[in-house]
Amino acid sequence: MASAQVQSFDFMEQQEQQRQQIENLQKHQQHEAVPLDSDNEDLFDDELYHVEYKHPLEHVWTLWYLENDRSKHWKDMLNEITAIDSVETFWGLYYTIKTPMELKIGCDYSMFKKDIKPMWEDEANIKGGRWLVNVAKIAKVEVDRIWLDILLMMVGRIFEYSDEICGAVINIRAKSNKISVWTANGSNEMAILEIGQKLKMLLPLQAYNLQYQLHSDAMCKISSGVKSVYSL
Ligand code: MGP
Repeated sequence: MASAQVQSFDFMEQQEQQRQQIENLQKHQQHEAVPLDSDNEDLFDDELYHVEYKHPLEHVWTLWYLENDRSKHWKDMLNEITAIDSVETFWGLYYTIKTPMELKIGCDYSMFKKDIKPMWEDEANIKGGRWLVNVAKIAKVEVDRIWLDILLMMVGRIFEYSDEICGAVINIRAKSNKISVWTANGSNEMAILEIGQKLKMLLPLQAYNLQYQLHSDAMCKISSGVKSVYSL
């Protein structure tokens, strides 16, 4: 099964170990910017969080959280949460914060390579686009699982063209939740198709339509939808 393949990454092997470390972390102060899981509200302690033995990731990643607030401009709703530089930090954070489906309508999580902001205008994104899937009518737990698997696929560098990946976003929306994987170069057809095909093959998305859209088209969107350059 697709999820089972993704689970076979080294990260999963760290999971049980990490659960124990997380249990040891409980009792401590709250980290303001993080949407904490309600069971772990007093979980965040910077000293303990940076555990001693770490398995570094190939890239450092940053988790972003967009808090829906209609009184603010879009860019001001974005919060940079923390850097993720090791397997331990990844799981420590994952078990600390709310899952995407526990967020309020209108909020987003994004995870991008360090120094890339989750916005079209960033120089790493501006010539690129995104593989987008609308995940309506999927059980909440399944959406959370797909999001986790995408994060693992990115940090585990399972794509031949992993260097093309900038990050991923999940939008929690009333009309339809959306998950997207952003790539750097909207003209790199080989990379785009390899990444899209792996997403479709390894995740339980066979029944879903994946569309690749250019950020340049999204930026000019007025009322109608953004056209897709590739579709799987
Ligand atoms: P959205 O949050 O990506 O999708 O964009 P949503 O809420 O489903 O809306 P829809 O338009 O796709 O149906 C919502 C709005 O946020 C956009 O229309 C932009 O105004 C703003 N926005 C989103 N992104 C990803 C960006 C970005 O990268 N840069 C800027 N400047 N605005 C953005």
